Amino acid sequence: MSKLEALIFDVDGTLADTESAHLAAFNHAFAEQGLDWHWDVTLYTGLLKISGGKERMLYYWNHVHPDMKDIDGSGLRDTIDHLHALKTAAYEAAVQGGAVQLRPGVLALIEQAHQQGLRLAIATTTSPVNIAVLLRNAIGSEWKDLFGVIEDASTAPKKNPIHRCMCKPWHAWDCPLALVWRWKTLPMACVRRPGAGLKTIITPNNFTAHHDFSGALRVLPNLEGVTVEQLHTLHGQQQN
Ligand code: XBP
Repeated sequence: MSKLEALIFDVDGTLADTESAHLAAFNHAFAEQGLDWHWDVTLYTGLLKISGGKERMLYYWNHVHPDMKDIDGSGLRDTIDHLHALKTAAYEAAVQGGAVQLRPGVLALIEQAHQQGLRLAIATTTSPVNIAVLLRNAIGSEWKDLFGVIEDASTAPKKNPIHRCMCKPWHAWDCPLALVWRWKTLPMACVRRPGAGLKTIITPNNFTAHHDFSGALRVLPNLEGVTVEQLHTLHGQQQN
């Protein structure tokens, strides 16, 4: 039986409930650009099936405003890049201002796992600056010292939701599988959705509660009170 040696953490929805702040930042960017686009929670929950803020805006543009070929003469790609820069700046300011906290139990588990010598990683499709502002605020400027590897929007060749990353064939090389290859071990993943090949702990939130979590090792309300010892025991069990 393989021994638990590493933990992979997803970010949005797992480390913190960030999507309301992301949603507000997208709408701020649309208004700043003078667009009459406004995403509500219902629409955004559906758009979350598209990983990556740029990809999400492109999907919305192509499916809701296909007749719009450009904005202010800027091409589609340039406009999406500009909108995403506005959005990321708004999101960073909001998190810097305390709009987002780590979910219950997350920091305690990370610190305990680090102290007990487990390798820790982050696998996400969000932008690096979003990870940095969240964890700098929550842990301090040395936050990166806790994580051996960070796979994010800047390193993932294709942004697939973490659940699809792990369901995809080995050659996909998306974030979590890249970690498995790099570490030559089979880590456990605390993520938004289960994925084949990794033992996963799911902590749903309002944006993901409707998802199919079959295949997960456990579905928990959050990580409060979850210990490394419990994860060692769970790791020895089969997926549901
Ligand atoms: C991350 C995402 C991101 C955020 C928005 O999910 O889906 O797209 O919603 O961030 P996960 P960006 O952490 O589960 O991979 O605008 O920087 O993409």
